[in-house]
Amino acid sequence: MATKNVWIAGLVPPVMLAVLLLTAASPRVKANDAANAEVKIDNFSFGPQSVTVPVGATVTWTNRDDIPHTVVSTEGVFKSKVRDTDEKFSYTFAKAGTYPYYCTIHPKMTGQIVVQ
Ligand SMILES: [Cu+2]
Repeated sequence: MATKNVWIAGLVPPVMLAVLLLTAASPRVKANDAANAEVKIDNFSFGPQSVTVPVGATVTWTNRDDIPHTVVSTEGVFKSKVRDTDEKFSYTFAKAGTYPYYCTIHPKMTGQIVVQ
């Protein structure tokens, strides 16, 4: 029995190691998600005001203000509908460049997305 117990003891750690490696590896599947970005609309401003993302990233704006806003590209690249409180708008940037945008209801609200 003693030799069998030793054998099992020697077997368990590699199995646990494999489980740990698999667990550690799984977040990397979501690596592309880390490139995505969130912009919060609150108190009549976009935050962060400037966001830099890699090509292919999706930016999601969420209106955390208690009044409606829009997210509209100054150059006509993207255009959200009016976003009420807690409503979101997402756009995926397929090409590098600088994309200024503003709120058409409150044109002094501006931001930019830099895609590189
Ligand atoms: Cu607005």
